[in-house]
Amino acid sequence: MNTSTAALTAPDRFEAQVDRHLLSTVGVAPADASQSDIMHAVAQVAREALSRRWVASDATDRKARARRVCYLSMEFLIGRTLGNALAALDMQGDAAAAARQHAASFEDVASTELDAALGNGGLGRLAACFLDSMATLGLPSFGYGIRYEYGMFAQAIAGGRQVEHPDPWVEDGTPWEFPRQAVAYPVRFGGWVEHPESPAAAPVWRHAGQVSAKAYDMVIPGHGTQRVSTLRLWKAVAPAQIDLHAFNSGDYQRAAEYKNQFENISWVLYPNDSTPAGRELRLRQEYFFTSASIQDIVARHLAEHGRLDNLAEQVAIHLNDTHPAIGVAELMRLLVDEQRLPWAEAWAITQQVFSYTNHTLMPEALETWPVSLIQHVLPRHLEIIFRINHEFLVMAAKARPGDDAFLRRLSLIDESGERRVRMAHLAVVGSHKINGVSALHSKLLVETIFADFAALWPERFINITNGVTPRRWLAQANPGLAGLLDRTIGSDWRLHLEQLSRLAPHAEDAAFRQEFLAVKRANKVRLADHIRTATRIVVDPDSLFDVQVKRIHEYKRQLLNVLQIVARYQAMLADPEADWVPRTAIFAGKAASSYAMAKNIIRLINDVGAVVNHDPRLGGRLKVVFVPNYGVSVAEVIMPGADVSEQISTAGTEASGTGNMKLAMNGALTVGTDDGANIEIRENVGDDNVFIFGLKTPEVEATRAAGYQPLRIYESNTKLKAVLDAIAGGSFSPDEPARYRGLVDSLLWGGDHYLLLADFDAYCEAQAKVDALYRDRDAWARKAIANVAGMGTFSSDRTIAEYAREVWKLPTDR
Ligand code: 26W
Repeated sequence: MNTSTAALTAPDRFEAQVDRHLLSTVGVAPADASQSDIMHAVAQVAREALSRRWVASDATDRKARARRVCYLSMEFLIGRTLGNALAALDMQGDAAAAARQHAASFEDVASTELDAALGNGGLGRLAACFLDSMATLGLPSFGYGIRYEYGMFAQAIAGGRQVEHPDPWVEDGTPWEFPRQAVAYPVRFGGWVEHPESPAAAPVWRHAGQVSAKAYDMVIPGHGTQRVSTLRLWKAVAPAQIDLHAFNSGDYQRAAEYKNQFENISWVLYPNDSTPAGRELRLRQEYFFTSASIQDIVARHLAEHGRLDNLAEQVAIHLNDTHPAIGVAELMRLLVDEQRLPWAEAWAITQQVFSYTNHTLMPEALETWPVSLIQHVLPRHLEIIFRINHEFLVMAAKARPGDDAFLRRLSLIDESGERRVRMAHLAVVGSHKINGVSALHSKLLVETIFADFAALWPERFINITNGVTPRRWLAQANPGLAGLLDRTIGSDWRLHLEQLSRLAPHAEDAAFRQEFLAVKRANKVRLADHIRTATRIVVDPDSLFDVQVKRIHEYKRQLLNVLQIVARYQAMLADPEADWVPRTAIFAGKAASSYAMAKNIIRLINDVGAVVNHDPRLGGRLKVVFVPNYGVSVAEVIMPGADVSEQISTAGTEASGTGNMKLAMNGALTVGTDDGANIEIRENVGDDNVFIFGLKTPEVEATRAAGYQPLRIYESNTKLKAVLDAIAGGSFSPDEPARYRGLVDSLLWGGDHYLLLADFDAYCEAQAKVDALYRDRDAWARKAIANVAGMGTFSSDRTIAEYAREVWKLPTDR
C-alpha cells in the first residue's frame, strides 16, 4: 500500500483532507508533495470551511435585509492569508500536524505563499486591518477594490541601490479567490453627451469605449465568530466580440491593441503615494472600480428591495481617501440618468450614503484632475460635477454673501491656473461624515485644508484614530508574546485588546520581566536570522535593535536617522574605548520608482552600512542594515524583534502612522516626534515610557514663518557640521566622492523643508536617553511591558466600532 492510500484511510480527518486535495486539486502524490504543494492543499481545506461560513453569513444578511457597509479602496495590502485563515477556523494545530506528517514545519509551508501586495503603504494595510475587524465584529460588509495582476513591486538591493522587479502574484493562481462568472458590469469611457429636447428625457452618454468589470471574491474570515466578510476585486476584461472581429480579419496586432487598451486598467498598482502618476490610466482605474462597485451595490439593493428611495437606509459607502471620490458623481448618474430619480432626491440619498476618510495633508498627494482630462474620459460626470458645484456654491453664497474669496476656496474647481477638479472637495460635499485618522490630523484638517467646509458644516468633521488588527500583528506575528499573554492575562485580548491593561501590574514581577525579555530575545534571534539570509550581514541579537520601517519619504525623515547614526559613528571613533551600547540600526521600506531623492536615501543607508559594518575599530558595536522588500510578511518578522521604534516625521506631516502601533504593541519603545498617532500612543502608555523630542506642530510653523536658515545651524553646530561634511565629502562613497553632495545641498541650500537640522540636537539627546535606559535591562523591561499594556485602544476593532457607530450607523455589540 502506498503512502497516499495510507493517508486517505488515516484516522485524522484534516490530514486526509489535505491528502485528498494534494491528489485532486494540486495533482501530486502526497508522498512527493513539496512545501508549496502542501500549502496549496492546506489552503484548499481552509477555503472549503470558509466557503461554508460565507454562504451562511450571506444568507443571514439577505434574510435580515441587513444594512451593509461597502468600503471602497484603491488598495488592500493583505499579505499572506493561510495563517490568518487557519487561526480564524481554529485549525492551526491540525495544519501543523499535517505539515509534520509530510516532514515539514508549518512555518516553512506557510512561507511559500506569496503576499497579496495590492497596496503601497499605510492606507492599503489599514484597509486590510479594517476588513479583519469588520468580519470579526460581524458587520455586514464588503470591501471593493481592483484585482491588480501586478501588485507592489518586489524590491531588491543591488550595489546599495533599489532595483524594482514586477510582482505577478496571481500568475500561478491563488487558492483564495472565487471568480464570479455571473457578476460583471459594463464600465464606459469617453465620447460625448446628448441632451434631448424634452427636459423630461435623460441625457444620453454616447461613450467611445467600454470594458467589462468581472468580480473576483475573497473571503475575509472573522475571529471568534462564524461570520465572514467579502473582498470583491474587479478585473478589467475587453468585450470579446470586438476583439474577435479584428482577429478574424487577420489584424492580430489591432486585436491585441484593443484588448490591451482596456485590460491594462487592472494590470498594475501604481507604486506611488505622493504624486498621481500615469495620469489618464490612473483616472480610468479609479473610475473603473468605483463604477463597478456602485453598480453592484445598486443592483444588490434593487434585487433585495425593488426600489431606490430607501438606498441610504440600507447601505453606507465609505471612500478610502479620494481615489474613489468620482463615485459621488457616478451614483448621481445612475440615480438620475439611469433610474430617473429627480436630482434633489438623488442628491439627498447620495449625501446620506457616502462618507470619506482623508489620509494626508501633504499638498502633493491631494488629488486634482484637469477639467480637460475629465471631459475627455468622463464627459457626463463632468457635467454632474459642475451642477453639484453650482448648487453648492449658491448655498454657500447665502452663508457668506459677497465673500468671493470664500467661494473660490470652496469650489470643486480650482480656477487659479489650468482648471482642475478638486477630488477632496467633491468627497466632502458628497459626504455626511468626513474624518481624519488621528486626533492631531483631524484637528489640522479643520484648521487647514477643510477650514472653509468646517465653517459651513462643523458637525460633519470628526476624528477616528487608526488601529491595527491584533490577530495579525500580535497573535500571528509574535506567537512567543501571545503565549506569554495567554498564560498571564488569559486569551481574551485577541478580541478585546483593552484587556492588555491587565498586564501593567506584572511589570513589577521580576520573573515576568525575565520571561518577557526572553520572548524579545527569541524574536530578535529570528529577526537576526532573517537579516543574515536577506543581506548576509551578521547582527548581534544582544545589541539594541533600532527599527525604522515604512515607505521611504523625505517627510518621514529616514535621513535624520542616518545623520544621527553617522554622529554616533564619529563619536565612537573619537573614543573607541568608551562603554558604547551596541546598536543595530534596521531600516526597511520601498521608494516610489520615480522618487529620486528617496532612492538616494536608500543608497546612502547602504553606503553608510558598508563602511560602518566593516570598521574594525567599532568591534561590531554598531551595525546598519537595510532589509530588502519591506511588505506585510517582512513586517511580521521585524515588528516583534524591535527594541526601539523610530517615528520621527516632522511634526504635522504624518497623518497617523500605524507601524508605530504595531511596534509598540510588540514591546518596542517609541522615539518619536509630537506627530500623528504618536501623541495618542504617549497618552496611553505614559510620558515616561516613550521618548518624544523635537519641534511641535506650531513650532514647525513658527520656525518656517520666521525664515528658517539651515546654514546657520550647520555653521554653529560642530557635531552636525562634521556629519554633513563627511557625507558630502565622500566618506561613505569613496568610489564617487560627490555622490551625496546634492543630498546635503538640499538641506543646506535647498531650505531643508522638513527641518532635519532644526531637530538634530533634540533627536541625539533622545537617543542618548535610550542608550542609558538600555543599560538597565530591568528598567527597560518595565517600560516595554508598559507599552504593551497601554496599547489596548489601538485595535482596529475599536476603530471599526467607532466607524460603525458614528459614521455608518450599523449596530454592533461594542
Ligand atoms: C494619488 C496617489 C496617492 C496614493 C496614496 C496619494 C496618497 C496616498 C495615501 C494618502 C498614502 C498613505 O498611505 N497614507 C497613510 O495612511 C495611513 C493610514 O491612515 C496613515 O497612517 C499614514 O500616516 C498616511 O501616510
